[in-house]
Amino acid sequence: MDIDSILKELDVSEIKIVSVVGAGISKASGMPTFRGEDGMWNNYRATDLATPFAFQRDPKIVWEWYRARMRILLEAKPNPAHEALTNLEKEGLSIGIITQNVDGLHEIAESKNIIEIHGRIRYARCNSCDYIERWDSEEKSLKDRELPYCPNCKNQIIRPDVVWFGEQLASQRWNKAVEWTLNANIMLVIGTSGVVAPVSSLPDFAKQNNTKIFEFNIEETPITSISDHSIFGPCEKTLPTFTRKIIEFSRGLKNG
Ligand code: BV8
Repeated sequence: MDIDSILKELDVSEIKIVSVVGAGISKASGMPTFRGEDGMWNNYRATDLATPFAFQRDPKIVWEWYRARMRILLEAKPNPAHEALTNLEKEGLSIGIITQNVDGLHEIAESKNIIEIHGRIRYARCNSCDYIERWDSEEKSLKDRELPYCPNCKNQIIRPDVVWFGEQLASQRWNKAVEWTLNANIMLVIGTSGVVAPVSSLPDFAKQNNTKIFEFNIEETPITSISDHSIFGPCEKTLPTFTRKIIEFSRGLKNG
């Protein structure tokens, strides 16, 4: 894959990149993916843990799962793939990152334009009042508190501030994600199995919009067939190389 010649094919006067990101970008940071080898869904079914019904039926097991993920997350740091996206933004080439991840690692990597479209594991909220709290401090997530009731309205168990299966995405986040997608001329699809709707439809919108799609994954996905280029390999290695080249290319465009 000769990235330089691919970039030369790009008939663009300026570069506007939108990134659609999944759990694969955080694998190198120690966060388990959902599907594929050693994916965390392999031991659980999404319907057992990440749905409002599951939480209603057994809030304790759902909280145990989130606490287990938080314990890993407290040790996790952004990796070169997160940093590569921050570098694109610093260069003025990135419209933004649409991330399905709830781990907050893009923000820690100092990216600014981020849509956490499936929410944020580091926060918990109440379903019946507007109470929200951060719970990723050492004592909160690790201390196996009894089920955390809302300290404000007292009548609900607070829940992770994420979007579960069967829950609508916040329309403001979704509309912004579609707007970013339609304003971009390059889409990077990074570390996602491309099976979760409606985010999985964003590459289709990009395709219809004649946007160049670059996929970064370790294996084929449903996105591969509509990608202009699929760059196979661990994105913590392939993405920094790509972003360095596209930054050079963009500087060349500017210098004429
Ligand atoms: C919605 C937050 C309208 C929680 C997540 C039947 C009944 C009910 C609903 C549905 C249904 N059929 C379809 C639906 C819609 C459903 C859906 O799409 N289901 C799928 C499973 C079929 N979607 C929804 O419910 C959404 N809401 O549609 O509202 C509605 C309302 C009611 C009824 C119907 C519709 C809400 C979806 C949000 C779910 N929440 N997370 C939490 O995280 O705790 S989804 C969860 O999966 C994460 O966000 C995760 O990010 C996301 C997607 O997974 P990926 O990120 O792609 O991760 P995955 O492990 O799958 O893949 C990792 C990839 O990385 C792999 O390709 C691997 O090869 C690659 N990789 C690994 N290592 C590397 C790498 N790549 C590069 N480098 C590496 N080193």
